Amino acid sequence: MIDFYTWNTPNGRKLSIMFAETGLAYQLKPINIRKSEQKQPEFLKINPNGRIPALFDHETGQRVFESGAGLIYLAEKSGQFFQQSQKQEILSWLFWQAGGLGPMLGQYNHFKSLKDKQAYSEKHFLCESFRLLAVMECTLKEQPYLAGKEYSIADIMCYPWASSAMKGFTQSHPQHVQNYPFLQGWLNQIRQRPGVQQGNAVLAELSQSLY
Ligand SMILES: N[C@@H](CCC(=O)N[C@@H](CS)C(=O)NCC(=O)O)C(=O)O
Repeated sequence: MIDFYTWNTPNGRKLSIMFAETGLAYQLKPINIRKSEQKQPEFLKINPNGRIPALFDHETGQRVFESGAGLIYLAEKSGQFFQQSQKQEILSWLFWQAGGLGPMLGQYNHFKSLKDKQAYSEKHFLCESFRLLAVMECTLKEQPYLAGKEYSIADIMCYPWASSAMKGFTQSHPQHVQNYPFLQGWLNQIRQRPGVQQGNAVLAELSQSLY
């Protein structure tokens, strides 16, 4: 059995979707990041970085932190969504998401929600977020999924952030989101997958999404 430490955020949803998609068994361990439970000594033994999501596999005695590492772990354990034929592309998108899309959208959310607005910072992270969504758009114009012809952990890694960003930008920048028709089509298709709906629903029962 795998302990799954999480909360209802885009990074948390990557792994709840992966569990639902693969059918692997797990025990949900809610970590309320609003109450700083991710900084408690017990949790820091699972993730020394004090962030969700994280895993502990009782079968192997292995801890796993960082959502990308968690996706690879579950993909290898289940033999699903990490196709050998797409391996290098999948790894590229995982690192791209962890180093780019997630942090830039996270920083944008941070600066836009400040009471004491910092116009330069907000604009900087907005432009970078738009640029990264355009990278996805260019790729999805050429092929159905991020890493190629088949749905993979590259899509699961990027979907929760791209989905919540596009929902937000549809409200705040309705003209601009029209620049991403292929990204929107990919989101609509992924949103309809039963595993994605189930993975989202499991965490929605814990709390409202933080982003
Ligand atoms: N690169 C990490 C990011 C994890 C992360 O930032 N998690 C957020 C929730 S989405 C968190 O735990 N925030 C609580 C905190 O910053 O203390 C991953 O992909 O797992």
